[in-house]
Amino acid sequence: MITPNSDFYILQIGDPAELDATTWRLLITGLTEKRIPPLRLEDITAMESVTAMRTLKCIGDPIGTEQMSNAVWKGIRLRDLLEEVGPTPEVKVVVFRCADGYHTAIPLEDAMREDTLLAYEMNDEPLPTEHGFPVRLLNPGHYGTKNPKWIINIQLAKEHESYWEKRGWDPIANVKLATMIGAPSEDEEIPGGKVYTVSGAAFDAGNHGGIKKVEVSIDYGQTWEEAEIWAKDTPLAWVLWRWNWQVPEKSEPVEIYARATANSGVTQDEIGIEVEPVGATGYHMIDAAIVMP
Ligand SMILES: Nc1nc2c(c(=O)[nH]1)N[C@H]1C(S)=C(S)[C@@H](COP(=O)(O)O)O[C@H]1N2
Ligand SMILES: [Mo]
Repeated sequence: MITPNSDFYILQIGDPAELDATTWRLLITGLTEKRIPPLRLEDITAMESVTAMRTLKCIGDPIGTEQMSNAVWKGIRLRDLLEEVGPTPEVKVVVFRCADGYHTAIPLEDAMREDTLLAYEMNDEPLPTEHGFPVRLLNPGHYGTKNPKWIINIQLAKEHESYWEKRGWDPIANVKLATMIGAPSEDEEIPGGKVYTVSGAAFDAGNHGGIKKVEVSIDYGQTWEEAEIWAKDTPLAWVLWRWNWQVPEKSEPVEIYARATANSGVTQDEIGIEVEPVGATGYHMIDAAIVMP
């Protein structure tokens, strides 16, 4: 269920920023009612903390690839910091500027959600350098682009055009309902005549009320079998599923599909929209082969 820090996917525009906690400061600027001095890491860790499981997924991730990982994070509510400075009535967005030159903004109402966190720990360790040390944003419901790392400045503003939006990507970046098949892998040889466990993960980031069921098809989507969801936590984390398949006794190629249905009633469509610019949907399909000894 939890991705170890050493296996968690890593993605950024350049090299990770290497920040020193003793000299790092977080500045809150822009349209605020009140100014506060630059914050040290100790000021943040002294605030009331929240510990929560969250899955991160990259918007550029084609269906079924591995840029999706899950961890338990500790941090503070962004809202608690913003309430200290008081956004003025004109504020529409909260802008995050990062030590590697990345910048992104989220709507003020998202920033004020109680589950929007500034995280400083990941799986019981200080945030690793690659994942944003000392502080990163965890923005529920949104792809990785809206979860900035190495934050050095939070600015309250009227508008902002973010790094990836300038390059054509969706400014909203809501996570789409998706399922991935972890086993079998592409081109795997599955022994005929035995039980094989098809398994994977499904995720909607809470955007459709969480995952209700996952189904598997081995006949090009004509019939579907419901998988067992064997691990779940919050809708903001993936669910893990498995389905025991009685594999036929014959050698033949097989294509395995998986799809999820969310609690809102939405089921994934067979054909996904393109990854660019809003993130992929559609079934994950694996080409494998049944082999007889
Ligand atoms: N400062 C900074 N934050 C960033 C990025 C970046 O390039 N710079 N990339 C984003 C993207 S596209 C993704 S998918 C996530 C990946 O987070 P991870 O490396 O901790 O998995 O970081 C996001 N935060
Ligand atoms: Mo990403």
